[in-house]
Amino acid sequence: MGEGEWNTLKRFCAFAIIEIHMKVLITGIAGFVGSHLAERLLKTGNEIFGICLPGESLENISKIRRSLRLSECDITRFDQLSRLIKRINPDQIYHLAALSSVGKSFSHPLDTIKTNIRGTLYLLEILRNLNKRVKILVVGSSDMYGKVLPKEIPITEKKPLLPISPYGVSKATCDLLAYQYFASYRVYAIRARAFNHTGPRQRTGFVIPDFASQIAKIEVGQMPPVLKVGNLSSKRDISDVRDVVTAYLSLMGKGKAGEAYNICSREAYSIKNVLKILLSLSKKKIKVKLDEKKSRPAEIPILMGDNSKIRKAVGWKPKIPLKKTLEDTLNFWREKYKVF
Ligand code: A2R
Ligand code: GDD
Repeated sequence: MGEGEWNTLKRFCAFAIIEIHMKVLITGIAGFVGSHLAERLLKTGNEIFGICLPGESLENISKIRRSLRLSECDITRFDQLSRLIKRINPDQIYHLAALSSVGKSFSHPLDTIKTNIRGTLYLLEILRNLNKRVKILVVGSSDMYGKVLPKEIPITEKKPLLPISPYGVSKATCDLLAYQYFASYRVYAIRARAFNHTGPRQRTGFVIPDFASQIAKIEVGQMPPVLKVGNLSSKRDISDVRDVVTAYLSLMGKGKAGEAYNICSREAYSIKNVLKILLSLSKKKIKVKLDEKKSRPAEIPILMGDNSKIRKAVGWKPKIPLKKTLEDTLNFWREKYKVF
């Protein structure tokens, strides 16, 4: 083999090693989406690191915990976070850690704003001062769009951000910070704007686990057959968490720095209809009762996204039908309340 060929082979091998041995960090790894993402990333052969909030439950990742490199860190503590990122020296970061409840953000605006904005700003600031290019996927939310006019549906990435919840304000800010750090300092930040997503392991406090967990409890006689609900008239664009994780992986691979991408199904389901499907999956006769405590100071009546940008950019589209997602979620809760 000539010297030229030998050098080409060496370069190829070095490239292959870098590709195989990437260090991937997930913030919020023990949360709902983080646990699904970690399972998928473990199959890539890369080293998977995760940040958990000190003291938080690790139940979602109990089966894969030993294969992960976990660290406890509060992302709102700059020094802790900075030391950790430098120690891990990641190639890619999926930034999921957040206070994720729209409903709770109305009663805890400061916590929501502080955690979500500080955590994202600190990460971006740390990355800008590293001597290496790290890709970061900043996970935002359709809640940042706020109320939409009929002519703005389906919502494209060009719609002005006009959030009506503290959570939406926090996520709009994170999205803009990601853009600013790209524009100002060339931090490789990709902005994912996820519409509603659900599935097994999502905690109560979100509509589908709230409904499914009550049905599962009613089925085993742990509560009377009366299901408490909030506002049933709103419409949401709902995807399966496993499809959303595929979108995150694709964006990390092929998404462009500084760009924002909607992740959505382009279909809006009324919450009333979602409830109807869930009830149809149970043999129990269940009454439905409005619980005034679940209503919010402000509601976005409809969220339905346009997903043509992500389809074109990375070839992603949702695959799992809503009924299957709802069945799997209900079965998850049935398993939790199973009577032995
Ligand atoms: O709230 P906890 O104790 O379950 O912990 C959550 C964690 N987290 C934090 N981690 C480090 N430092 C903090 N200061 C901090 N505050 C919260 O982030 C939880 O484990 C994780 C978020 O997961 P989930 O609440 O289950 O949200 P999900 O549905 O997985 O959403 C992932 C991302 C979030 O940025 C959402 O805003 C977005 O997708 O929709
Ligand atoms: N949580 C909850 N519980 N919501 C209910 C209930 C109930 O018992 N009954 C009706 N709803 C209505 C809410 O008022 C809202 O209109 C809709 O169901 C969806 O509520 P959530 O599941 O709490 O989701 P969200 O749309 O406010 O926010 C979710 O989606 C965002 C993306 O758009 C969250 O997952 C966010 O983290 C995510 O960013």
